[in-house]
Amino acid sequence: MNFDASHRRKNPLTGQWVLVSPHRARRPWMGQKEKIAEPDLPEYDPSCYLCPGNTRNNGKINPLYTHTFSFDNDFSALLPPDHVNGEPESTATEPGLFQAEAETGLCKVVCFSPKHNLSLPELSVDEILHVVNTWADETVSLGAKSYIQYVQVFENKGAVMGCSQPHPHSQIWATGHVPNEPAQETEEQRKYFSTHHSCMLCDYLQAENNSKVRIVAANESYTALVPFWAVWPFEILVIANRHSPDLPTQNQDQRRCFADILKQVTIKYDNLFEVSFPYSMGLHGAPYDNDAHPEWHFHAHFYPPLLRSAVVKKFMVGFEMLGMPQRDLTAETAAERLRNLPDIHYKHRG
Ligand code: H2U
Ligand code: ZN
Repeated sequence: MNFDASHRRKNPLTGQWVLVSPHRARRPWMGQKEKIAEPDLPEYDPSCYLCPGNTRNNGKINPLYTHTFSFDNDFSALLPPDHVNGEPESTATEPGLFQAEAETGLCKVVCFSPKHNLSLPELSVDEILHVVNTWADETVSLGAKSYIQYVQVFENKGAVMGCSQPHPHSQIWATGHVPNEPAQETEEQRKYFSTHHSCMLCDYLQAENNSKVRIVAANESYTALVPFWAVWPFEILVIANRHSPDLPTQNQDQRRCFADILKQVTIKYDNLFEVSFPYSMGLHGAPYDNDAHPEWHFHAHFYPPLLRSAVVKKFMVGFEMLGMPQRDLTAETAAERLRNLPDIHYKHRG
């Protein structure tokens, strides 16, 4: 198979294909960095609704928190069952054409740190470990609720991703049904497990460790790589080295390694264009639907939109909206670029 010519690659986690056109990316990399002026944020912003001691939009006052701060989203997209009255009325006459069902759930906001100006790459591993432990604790308590089947932890970073304000924070949406992406990943991992009698991501990680071409960073318990089937230019998949279904089952040593790999990945991202790198990232683990999930392997996805500089982003339009995703830069080239970036944040270099 000639990877220099146009070809398609399959994402085994979703069953979806991506079109790769490496011949279009052959023009040499000029390495230009269109610098954008980033505002110098203060450590505390009196007008920020996430800073300690400040008043939120609905009048509630934030505690003087010292590590992380987790609260129920004041504008929650999902409501618990006591707020949802019965099933939505169906107007269907033909079965399947007007399907709707009630959806209950809970939404949380998790602030990473009291400091308004420090995002993940600038927090210490210890500080990120507090974030990881908060995610794990919230996942356990939300996942234990009878009306919750999935807990989605995610961070939307940067104005280009629609993040409404800069104080570093993540969100957790817990839902009564398993959402599309993890539902598809459950199905594909289950099929692979029953066909091969082994775990998809255990096998995949082993193959990636043999070739090494797509590995970006690693530690004792986690590996970060640009997946073979990456859609976004600098997409990264973080995989637990040992088979386990979710974040809560990771012990403190493994969680510290997870914090460390998050720091390594986000430092490389910021160093790529020397800008606070925007992305959507999220954790994927087994559903809390009372089924056994031996097929599920804990991982995290980073989907960053930037392509060529701090200002040139990839648009998923045209053929990609109507047909399928497409990329020019190969996963191997993207991984090499990220791997070769310094491990020290550009703001902290002498
Ligand atoms: P972003 O991560 O997209 O910036 O969203 C921040 C969340 O914070 C958003 O879901 C919530 C919004 O509903 N929020 C509050 O819960 N309270 C507030 O006072 C403002 C914003
Ligand atoms: Zn703030």
